[in-house]
Amino acid sequence: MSLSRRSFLGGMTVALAGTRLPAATHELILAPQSIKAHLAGYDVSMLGFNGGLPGPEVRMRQGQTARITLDNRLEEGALVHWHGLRVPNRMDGVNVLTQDVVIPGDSYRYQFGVPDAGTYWYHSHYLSYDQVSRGLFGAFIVEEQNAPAVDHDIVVQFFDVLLDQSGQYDEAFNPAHFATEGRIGNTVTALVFNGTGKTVKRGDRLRLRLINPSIDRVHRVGLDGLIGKIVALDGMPLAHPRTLEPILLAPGQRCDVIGDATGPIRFDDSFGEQTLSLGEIAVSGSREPAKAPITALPANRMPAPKDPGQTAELVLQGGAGSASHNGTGTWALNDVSGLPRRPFLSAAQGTTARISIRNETGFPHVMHLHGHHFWELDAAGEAGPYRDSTYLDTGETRDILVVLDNPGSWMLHCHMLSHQADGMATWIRVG
Ligand SMILES: [Cu+2]
Repeated sequence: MSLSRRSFLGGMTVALAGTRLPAATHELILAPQSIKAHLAGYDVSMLGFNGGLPGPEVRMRQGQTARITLDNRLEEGALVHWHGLRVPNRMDGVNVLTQDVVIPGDSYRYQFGVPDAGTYWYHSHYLSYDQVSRGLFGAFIVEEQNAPAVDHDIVVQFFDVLLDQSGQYDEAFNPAHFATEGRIGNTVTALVFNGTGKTVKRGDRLRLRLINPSIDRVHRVGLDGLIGKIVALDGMPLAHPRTLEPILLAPGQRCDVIGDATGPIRFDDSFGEQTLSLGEIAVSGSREPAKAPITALPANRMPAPKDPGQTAELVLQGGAGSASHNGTGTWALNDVSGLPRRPFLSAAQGTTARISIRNETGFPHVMHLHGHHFWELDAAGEAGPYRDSTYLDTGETRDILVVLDNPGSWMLHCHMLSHQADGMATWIRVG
């Protein structure tokens, strides 16, 4: 038998009570371990944090301090990266650059403040193309001090996994995956985490926090049954909320939507040749919709950019069908595969840098910078959204503007994790 792409709705429901602490610190243990996950009708041997796939939703209030103990119950190393959170460098969870791998049976305590509200996520950063694809990820939500009034605040993660003919995680190693679009799963799963635990009614106002934890698959997510606006990208509020239309979510990217339910909320994915159904949030009953307009979320404190003190060019190279490059791996950045001994860019703390990223490969990529957000610049040099990951189609060039205000050694890599594993990674030193 061969598996077709299937969709599946995981209806995990956990009450918020007990996770919203008034205290200044938020304590948590995250234990990666082997689990059985119910995916597409199969019980699949996967990995998970605290027994679940996805891992527990971390939900904090802006300004709190996280104290999270990583308790490694795997039979291999473990590390956790807090994707999009501007943490101190030694808390960033990156092998070699910021800490040693946590060996089996050992633990490590992460401690950091969360100055920015928004939708973030956490995931393994050790052999991540393998460990994330087996399930080591979860949502990390930081609530605003003055959150907008909604009836439901729901996290939806669009996760794809490659299952073999027996419905188990496909262990086969196909080198072609690493040289092309990556390891694209044959099962796409909308993992829905309804934090309120309440049934959604027609007319209810929802905040949807969409996350793409898939290792390589790009989603273009369409929503049906909701009238609303896009209010944040990669956790950061848009000054002017956008019309709700299909949302491109490359691996690692997030999007917040606020809207009023008009019927069952159906998610589909139109990125590929055929539109896939991803799942839905059921509705039951109805009420008068809220009349309050959907306005911009309160802004996070962003560093003010100055005239660029440094400029740099980053050329994405390699993969099937591309011109040769000097890096030894399949993929390269500026003719180097894998982390170079010297950083791609070294800057004094506080420097504003303009980086021009040029995709010379035959495949799309999504470049993620650790420890900072950056402005995507349009062709006229005007600042667009403030993001931590930027998507580049084949042949596309994009300039980004970043205030390098967070000292340390920070990875800059493709978040298609098969590409990262095969060379598409570099780093920046600040301070
Ligand atoms: Cu890539």
